[in-house]
Amino acid sequence: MEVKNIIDIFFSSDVKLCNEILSDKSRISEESQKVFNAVDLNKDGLIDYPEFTNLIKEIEKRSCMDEFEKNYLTQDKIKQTFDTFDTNKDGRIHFNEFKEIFIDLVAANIMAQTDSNK
Ligand SMILES: [Ca+2]
Ligand SMILES: [Ca+2]
Repeated sequence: MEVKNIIDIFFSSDVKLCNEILSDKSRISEESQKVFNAVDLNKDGLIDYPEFTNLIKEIEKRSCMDEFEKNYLTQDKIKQTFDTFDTNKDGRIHFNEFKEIFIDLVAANIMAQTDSNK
């Protein structure tokens, strides 16, 4: 499955689904693994900076992610975000590191959806 298709699912307007995923630890592992595999384009089990940039670019295209866009749009911000999630600073994002990003992204989507419903 392509990255953009997966993001379409997880960054849909389905806040209920997002909340369900966030409230279930095994579901988080399962769903984040699927996304990780799609983002890991060269299938080496790690997400490098170009792959991460690709993911962020796909997220940027989602109109519902206004707040997220504002915070993550620039290259500097993408690099900063990458470094933040690369907790052991080896220049690659491992699955355990990615899982934290995934949780943040789903949570950000819930916030964005909640805001747009006001
Ligand atoms: Ca990779
Ligand atoms: Ca790392």
